[in-house]
Amino acid sequence: MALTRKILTLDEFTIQQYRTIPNATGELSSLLRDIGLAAKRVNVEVNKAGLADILGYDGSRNIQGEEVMKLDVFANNQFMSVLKNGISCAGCASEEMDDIVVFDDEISNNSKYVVMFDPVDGSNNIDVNISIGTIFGVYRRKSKPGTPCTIDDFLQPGINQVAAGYIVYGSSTMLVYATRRGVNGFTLDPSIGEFCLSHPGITCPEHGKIYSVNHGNFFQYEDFVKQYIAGCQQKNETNGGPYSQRYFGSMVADLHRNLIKGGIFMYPATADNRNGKLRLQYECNPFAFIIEVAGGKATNGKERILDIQPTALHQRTPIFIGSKAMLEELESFCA
Ligand code: AHM
Ligand code: MG
Repeated sequence: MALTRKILTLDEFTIQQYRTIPNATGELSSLLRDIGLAAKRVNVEVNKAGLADILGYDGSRNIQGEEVMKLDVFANNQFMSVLKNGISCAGCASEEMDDIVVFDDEISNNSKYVVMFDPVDGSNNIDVNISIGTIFGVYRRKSKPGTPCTIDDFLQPGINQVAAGYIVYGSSTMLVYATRRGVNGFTLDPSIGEFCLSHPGITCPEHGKIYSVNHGNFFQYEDFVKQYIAGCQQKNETNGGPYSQRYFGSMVADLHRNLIKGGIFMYPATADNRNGKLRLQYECNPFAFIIEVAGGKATNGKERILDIQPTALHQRTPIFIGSKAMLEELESFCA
C-alpha cells in the first residue's frame, strides 16, 4: 500500500537529518524535540492568556532591571525543565536568570550542548495580543565531557552555534530552526499537537522593501543611522522602493516577517543606551545565525554580530540584520 502522508513532523525531520550525518549521536535531535515540547506547553498558556491568570507582572525584576511578567516565569521554567530532564544539555542560561544553571548530574555532565534562550521575547506585547516569541541558541560545550559545564561554555562567539531557532506564537505557532545545513520552519498542527514541516529550506530574499526600527528613538540615533533611515524614506520605483516601515516591537515577529519577505531590522545604539537594548547571546546571536544561514547578514555597525567575543552573560549590542543587499547599503553609511 502506498504511503500518502508527505508532511514530516519536527521529530521525523530531525531524526532523518541526523541519520545522514556520519557519527552523529542524535543528541541535537533530542534537544530540538525537547524545545518543541516546551514550546507546545507555552503555546497553550499564550493561547488562553486573558482567561487564565497568566497576564501581567509577577512583582519581581530581572537581572536587566525590567519588570518580570508571569508568562516570562512560566516559559522560563518550561524551557529549563525540558533541558534539565533531557539527555542533551549540560546547562543553560536565560535572559530571565542572573547566572548560568549547571545541571550537574551524570547524564547532563556527559551531554554535548549548552543552550542560551530568551523564554518570552516581546514581553510588552503579551497583554495586548500581539505575537511574541522564544529565541534559543545551541553551543557545543568546550569543557571536558564528564564534568559540569562552566561559564566559558556560554561565553562563546555566536559563530560557534551549532543550531539556533525561534518560536513565534502568532496567528499560527511556528518553530523555525537553523543548522549550518539550512533553515526550516514547522507549523504547529493543533489537531495532532505536533510541529509539522511547512517551510522547508527558508532563504531570506536578497533585496527587501521593509525596514523595521523604533522611530520614536530617531533623534537619539547616530548620524549614519539617521541617514540610512532617511534614505529608506526616499526610496521609489526607480531605486528599489518604495519601502514600508513595519515594527511590532516584538523582535521575533518582526524578524520572522523580514526573513520570509525580505527586509532590514534595526535596534541601534541610542544616546541613552550606547549598547542598544537587545542582548547579544539570547536575541542577537541566534537571529544572526539563522539569517546568515538563510543568506542574509547581521552587524552591530562595526563588526559582524557572530564574531563578537562575549565578555558577560547579559551584554547588549546594537544590531542591524536582514536582507544582504539592504545590509550592504547600510554598511556603506557606516564607513
Ligand atoms: P524583551 O526581551 O524584554 O521582550 O525585549 C526585547 C524586545 C524585542 O522583542 C523588541 O524588538 C524590542 O524589545 C522593542 O523595544 P522598543 O520598545 O524599545 O522598540
Ligand atoms: Mg527578549
